[in-house]
Amino acid sequence: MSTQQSYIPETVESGAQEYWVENASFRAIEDPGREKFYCLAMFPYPSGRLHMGHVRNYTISDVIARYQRMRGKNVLQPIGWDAFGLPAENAAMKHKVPPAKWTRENIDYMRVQFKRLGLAYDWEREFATCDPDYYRWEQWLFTRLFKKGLIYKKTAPVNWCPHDLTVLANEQVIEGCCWRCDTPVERREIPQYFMKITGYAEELLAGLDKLDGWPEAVRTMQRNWIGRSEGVELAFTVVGSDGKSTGEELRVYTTRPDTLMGVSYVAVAPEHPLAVRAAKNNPKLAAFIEECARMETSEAAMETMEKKGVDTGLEAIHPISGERVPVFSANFVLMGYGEGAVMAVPAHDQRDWEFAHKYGLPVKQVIAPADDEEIDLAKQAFATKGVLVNSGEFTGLTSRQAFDGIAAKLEKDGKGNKRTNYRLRDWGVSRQRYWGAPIPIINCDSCGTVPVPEKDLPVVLPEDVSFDGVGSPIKKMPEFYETTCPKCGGKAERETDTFDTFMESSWYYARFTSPDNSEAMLDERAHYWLPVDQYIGGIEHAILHLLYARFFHKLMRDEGLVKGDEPFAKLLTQGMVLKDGVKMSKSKGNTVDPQALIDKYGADTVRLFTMFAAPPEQSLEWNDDAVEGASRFLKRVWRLVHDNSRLPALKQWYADGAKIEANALSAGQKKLRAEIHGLLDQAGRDVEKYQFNTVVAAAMKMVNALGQVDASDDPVFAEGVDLLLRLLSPIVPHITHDLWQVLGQQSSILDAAWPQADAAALVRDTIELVVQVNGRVRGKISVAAGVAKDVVEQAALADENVQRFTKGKNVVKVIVVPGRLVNVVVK
Ligand code: ANZ
Ligand code: ZN
Repeated sequence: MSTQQSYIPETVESGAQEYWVENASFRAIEDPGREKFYCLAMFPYPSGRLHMGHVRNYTISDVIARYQRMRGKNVLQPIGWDAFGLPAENAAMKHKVPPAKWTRENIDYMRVQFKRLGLAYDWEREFATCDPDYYRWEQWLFTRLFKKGLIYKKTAPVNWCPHDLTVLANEQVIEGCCWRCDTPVERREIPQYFMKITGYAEELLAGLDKLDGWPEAVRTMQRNWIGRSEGVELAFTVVGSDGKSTGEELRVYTTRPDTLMGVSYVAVAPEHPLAVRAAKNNPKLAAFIEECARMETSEAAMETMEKKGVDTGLEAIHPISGERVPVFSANFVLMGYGEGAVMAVPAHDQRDWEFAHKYGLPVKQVIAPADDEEIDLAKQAFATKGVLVNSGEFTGLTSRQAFDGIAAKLEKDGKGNKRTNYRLRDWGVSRQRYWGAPIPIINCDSCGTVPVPEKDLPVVLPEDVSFDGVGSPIKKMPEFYETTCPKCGGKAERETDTFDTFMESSWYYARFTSPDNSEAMLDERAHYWLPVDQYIGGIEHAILHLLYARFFHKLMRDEGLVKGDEPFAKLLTQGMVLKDGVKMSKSKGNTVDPQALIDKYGADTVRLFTMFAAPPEQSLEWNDDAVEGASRFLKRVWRLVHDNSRLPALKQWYADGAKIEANALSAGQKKLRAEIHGLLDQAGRDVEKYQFNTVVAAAMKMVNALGQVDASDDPVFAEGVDLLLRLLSPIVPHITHDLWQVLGQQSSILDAAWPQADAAALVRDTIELVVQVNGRVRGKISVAAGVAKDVVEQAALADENVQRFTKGKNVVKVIVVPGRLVNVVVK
């Protein structure tokens, strides 16, 4: 406790923090008899120092955790470090330190910063994902899923620098060239591991409907990412260059089977086996395939690139009309989606339309608008659904009817069937990088791919390495990769690829429940704490991280490790921190260092500013003056308590049992009390909506009102201070902790209850009414609440000001609007 007359944040804050450490105030203990609240902010990447975005994120979480604790919940708020990843490798090269050393030093620095902010973490649960004790369980789960068939190996493309002979991450490819040596990057196919997230696509999609504690925007993004579509898979028959049917099927996937009779060509992906085969004696096609292989395959690039193709010289027989159409290979057809081949309908698909115009292919209308809309197929495709025309037996059907009709016919003929497709791809988890968790697989010439047995886990990543950025050091360390096969005992080699770092962030929330278990990934404590009740983080994680974590939760559920289907009951996505309207970021050079602010003003001021400046979900505009303002406000709160003329009476009020005799209060006291409780009532509703900015605004108004109290021993003042400190304590925990003790409280404000407005105080004894004469305001009267109408009328007519306007006139009518006004009509 601080006894200073003036507010010195540093002393106050270190005092409170020492108290919390000594009392293990934030140690979370499972207690089935109490309602739990698991509050989690997305754990940070240990980049070096905290930035304002961190401060905002972790303060929001801390305020929620502390608020829920005051509401009586058993709160868990843990913290850890998302420690693997590329930046450590870049820093390692720049500063010539191993990634592990750089990372751990950053963690040590940032841990101090977190503590300085007064975040209510259970530090006993801290871990970093680069700890072998952590990733060992990820490796363990991987080997189990591998045996279950939920993980498979296949070749997939990577970015390859032919000069440095290394794989590059997407962010290391700058305009198609290697970031180090500027050599044009090539695409290479190498074997990689994939997790079958597509097997959970339907559940991941359906589960979104139940996540009503999530922002709708995030759910929509996930739905689109999963991208379920209903369509038909159907087969054309391939005609060889000799003009005869080969009997071979060419399967396509379409969401518009109603347009089937308008197909004028089929297009296959450049990697499609049919194209590859045809290229053997078609040099133009071969060159095209080669060119496409070097191209970027990101979806954004696919959208904007010029649509190109080459005739394969093959033809395909239409499954219903028997007509022959040419087969093209086209760069816009993705090998990884559907069947890697499309039936092209230029009249009703804009992409097919453009391609048809470029290569002089026919455009045949088969859908007419359902209304009288004018269409002009010479200008563009008509992509809306409608009524079938030129479609033989299907003519006249609506697109909807035709979908089913055509699907049924194809099915009957054994040429197709309905199919649900997902845009979601299986998750490739192999990275050819060093700073990650080793993939626990041993490659044996005779036994193939063998998972590392449980007793040999973890496969520890060597940390004392020299890192030059050209290839991963462990790929050059026989002492790491040379091993024996667990199956046959022969010479074998370890996998040297590491996991995508999204693996670690997909289950850390669960490990926080059982962080010290060296025998199991999770234990029964997980059942008590999970799911996370409130998850807080950036919108940039709306898709991948949140989807992978949801997927992992289901994997762990199916392994019997967790119960429940979803990891995060509620999600709050905090807005960005801006300066002069643009995102605060290193690359923009407009950052404000929170450490400097904490040093100057103290943690409470920084916390208060970030909570007051904007509601959590909106962007926060940086403002130096507002930081000053926050600091001034805390000084006022400090003075309110440390007022020599009041403090003894304040303490006495507590000593006397902190009572308010509502009946004994004067009208003025009742009015003030009504105001304070009114503000508290509003703040109580806002805090439930996590609108902390208006909670702070209410506290500021309370301070103003309390500042006007004259009597040094006014119980309404004492009660007001008590409510104010409790209201503010989740936001500014240090100063409130200190003042609480100054008031002579034995227990910590942490254990005080969240303040509730007294409903009785809100009911005012007297009410004020405006009095109008002929519709113009002429006076104001005070009457007891709930009095009869005629009493109000008489009071209005008796008012001095009102009489000035009624004198010598006839009162025709008096209208009383209860609780608001009285209108006197005169003639
Ligand atoms: C014929 C057609 C006619 C199509 C028409 C659309 C409109 P979603 O909704 O995303 O599932 N398609 C199928 N496989 C493809 C691939 N591997 N690469 C590129 N495009 C592919 O998209 C399904 C539609 O995308 C399919 O329906 C197909 O074009 C195309 F008036 O078939 B459609
Ligand atoms: Zn073997």
